[in-house]
Amino acid sequence: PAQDDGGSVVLERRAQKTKPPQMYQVVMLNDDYTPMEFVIVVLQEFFSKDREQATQIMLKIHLDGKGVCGVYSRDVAATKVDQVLEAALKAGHPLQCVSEPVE
Ligand code: TYC
Repeated sequence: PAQDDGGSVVLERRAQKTKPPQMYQVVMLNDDYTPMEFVIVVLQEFFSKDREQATQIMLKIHLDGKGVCGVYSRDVAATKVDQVLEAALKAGHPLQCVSEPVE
């Protein structure tokens, strides 16, 4: 590290050592069959949205074809996808979602 001028050493160590981890967005896809109410409940249950946020996200997906439910570390994002797919399968709905690297 460069000579300590009162802060630069810490900043340089961070720059070379601890890149922030790649984050992943969980993207939910629209379909013609999954009830709107089911999607709202899923967004509340697995993505910690309140009812108003969940409704907004669901409508965005419905209108645009897809939408971001949240951004997480890779493992957490993969778990969210698993939870959604399991709940959809169990309820008999074709709801799909995927996780993808941000950027
Ligand atoms: N398009 C569905 C309907 O009209 C609602 C829906 C919204 C489905 C979002 C999936 O990810 C989804 N019942």
